[in-house]
Amino acid sequence: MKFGANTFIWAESFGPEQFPLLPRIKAAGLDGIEVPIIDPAALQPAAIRRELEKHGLAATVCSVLPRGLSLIVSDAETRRKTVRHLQDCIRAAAEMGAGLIAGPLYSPVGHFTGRRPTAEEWKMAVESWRELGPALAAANMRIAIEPLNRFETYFLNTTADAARLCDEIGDPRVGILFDTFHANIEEKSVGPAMRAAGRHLKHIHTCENDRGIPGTGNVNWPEFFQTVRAMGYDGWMTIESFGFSLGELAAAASIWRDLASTPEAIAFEGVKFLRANTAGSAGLQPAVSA
Ligand code: LER
Ligand code: MN
Repeated sequence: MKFGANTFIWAESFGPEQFPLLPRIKAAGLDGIEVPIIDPAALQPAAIRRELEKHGLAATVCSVLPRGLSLIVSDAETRRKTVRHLQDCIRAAAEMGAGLIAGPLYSPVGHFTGRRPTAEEWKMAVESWRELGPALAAANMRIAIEPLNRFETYFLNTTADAARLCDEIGDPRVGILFDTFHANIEEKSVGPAMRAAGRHLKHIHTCENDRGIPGTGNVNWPEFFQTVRAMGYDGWMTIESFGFSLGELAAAASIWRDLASTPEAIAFEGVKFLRANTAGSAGLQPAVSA
């Protein structure tokens, strides 16, 4: 298992200004960071890669579509622009040394049409990700598509639907991001929901029910860790929160207050909880602090 923290915890974007965080992240026992890519042209992938290598850290990427882009709108020019944008994200992530991009990569967070998803939208998502297959292969990149709760998207709310989407896309590089925060809202229970991802499970966001420190709230962690073990999941678990980054995504995710005393408490106390509970098969180890 590898443990990471999404740098959204500290800031809206990631660049040289945040580099002083890296030695502290390493010292706290994390294996890497999750870098947000929203505007690939603004990212400095080569500089980030060098800095990560210097500190012995790896990276995953979390990406959300900016307003105005979507893979599931009838306007073909918007879809083409979105495919080009995602190709740029894939190249930037590869240049940064990441092997995985995760996120709700179908439409922007907080975008609604006022009705249920249509068969046409579904088909557009499938076809777009098939079209992106060659770019993924060229960059040796994997994608983890994230179902979000109903207050952040209308298009994909459950793991079972995400698995159906991946089945139809049919590209082994395209799988699912399971986020315990969204699952806690949408699914009956965490275990069966994770199992519904099956072979498509490529990434996990470990978030408390309030997006605070993992282990301090009401996510069913015993069932979560038991399922991780039963499925033999051995990929990344990254901690995601937005409380201290007052950006567009924090607003789209409806974060209006601090969720812990410091950003470090979320990432550094959180990782102790995750490590303690993935190390052995004993009962739940408590969170380090509340
Ligand atoms: C948003 O709520 C979320 O969970 C992130 O992974 C970015 O979309
Ligand atoms: Mn997430």
